[in-house]
This record gives sequence, structure tokens and C-alpha cells, in this order.
Amino acid sequence: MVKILNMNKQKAEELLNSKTPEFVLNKYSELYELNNSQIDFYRGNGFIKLEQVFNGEVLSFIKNIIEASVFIRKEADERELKDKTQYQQSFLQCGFLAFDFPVVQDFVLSKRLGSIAKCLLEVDHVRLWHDQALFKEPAGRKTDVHVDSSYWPVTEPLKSGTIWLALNDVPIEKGCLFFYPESQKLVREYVDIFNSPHVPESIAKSDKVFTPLKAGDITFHSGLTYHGAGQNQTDEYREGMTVIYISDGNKFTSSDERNATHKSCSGLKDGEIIDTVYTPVII
Ligand SMILES: O=C(O)CCC(=O)C(=O)O
Repeated sequence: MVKILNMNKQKAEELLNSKTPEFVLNKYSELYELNNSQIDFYRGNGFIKLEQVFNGEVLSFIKNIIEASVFIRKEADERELKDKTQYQQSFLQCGFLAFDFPVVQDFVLSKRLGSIAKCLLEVDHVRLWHDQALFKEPAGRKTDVHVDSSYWPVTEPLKSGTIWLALNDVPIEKGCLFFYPESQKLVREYVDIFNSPHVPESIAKSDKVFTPLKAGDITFHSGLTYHGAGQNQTDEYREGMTVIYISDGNKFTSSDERNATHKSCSGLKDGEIIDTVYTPVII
């Protein structure tokens, strides 16, 4: 069983069966205001860090329910890090938590997070693409450089992006994310991070920017921005929770068969607007 902090099965089940308290729901519905220089920074660089989007008891609540859901998803996996695939050594990856746990769904569909994505993607409305927790185990290996939208069958990758929320402090040595500024403007290269990771030539000589976070800080990065994360050199989990957005109106494309089976597009035909049970409009 994965030992995630102080979590145990009974506590996890209690948390996941609980209802989101009113004060947390209130924070979820409070929109986040970005100023023009933040919007310009994102537009130019393809990523941004925003401090203390959540804090205090709201953050503790979110941390508890995400830890609980990762615990439940991974409790049967007794493998040590060394016995996992190279890809799995980068993180415990738990996707679509919102559809297993209603209390997590309240968080994932929060307008507070959605308002950040809508503003930075410069669209009228955003849909959920999917959510995933990404917990890097103690000694977990680096996350290889990649571009997210390579794995997503969407026609407008520029109108997609990820919020990465730190549930605990994530300094450089715990494996914080790094980004290649302006790389969203480059021609996208598919990197097979599952089997043969490599750093694409187009960014090999570019500087990357590390983004250490305090618990409650987020980064937002474009679906076209090259990024990765360092190794976790500490003996604590690096606890990250992501929510991923697309513009309302983005369409499904089956042109790349490597990603055409993405769960969020279940049942869609080529060229159809992405509007499935997994992709509600958030704001
Ligand atoms: O959490 C990580 O190590 C990688 C995160 C990432 O690649 C992403 O959220 O797109």
C-alpha cells in the first residue's frame, strides 16, 4: 500500500464521502482577477505563476480530499519505485478523480480556477478537459520534457492549458515544474515520454525557468508550452493537483491516432465540438 502522509483507508473514505463545506464552496465560486501585466506575461511566455490562489483552511480541505483520492486509487499498488516503468517513476498519476468523487468534482469544476483559465486562454467559455493528481514520490525521477497537447486530440491546442496547484511546498529539490519561455510559439514535436523521452532539438539550447511553489500557489501553462519537472530529492511526496481546460468550441480531431482515443472525447466523430459528459462548461 502506498504510504501517503497520514492517510489511511477509513480516513480517506470519510473525507471522500463528506460534503464540501459552505466556506470552501464560497471560495470556489470567488473569481480570480488577473491584471494586464500577468496576462501579457502569459501571452508572451506561455506559462505563469500565481501565488496563493488558495490558502488556509480551504487549502487544507483540498489537500485532504486529493490525498484521500490518490490513496484510494493507488492503495493496491505495492510496487517499489524501482519496480515501476520509467514513466511511472516520475509520478503517481490519477486522472478523472472528479468523476469518481463528488467532493473532488466541486473543486475541479470551481469557477475560481476556471476564471484563471478563461482569462489566460482569452476565450468566452472554458470546458474541463480532465483533471489529474500528480504526486512525485520521494526519490521519484524527473518528469521528461514534453508538450501536453501532443497527447490531446483537439483542433485548437493554443486554446488549452493546465493549472498545476501545489498542495504542499514544492521547492526545486522536490521536483517543481520548469518551463521553456516562448516555446508555445515553436513547431510542436511529439515526444514519446512513455517509451523514449528526449529533449527536442528546438529547445535543447534554450534556458528553462524553474517555478518553485509554496502550497496554494499555481502555475498555468499552455497546451503548447514545453515543460518538465525535476527529480524529487526529498523524502516527502511532491503533491500536485492539475485541472486542464479547453475552450468551449474546440473540436475533436482523429488525425493523430496516437491520441484519438482520449477518454474525454469518447464517442465523438472527427470535427465534432468537444462536448461530452467529461467536458462540462465551467465558466
Ligand atoms: O507534475 C509533473 O511532474 C508534470 C506536470 C505536467 O507535465 C503537466 O501538468 O502538464
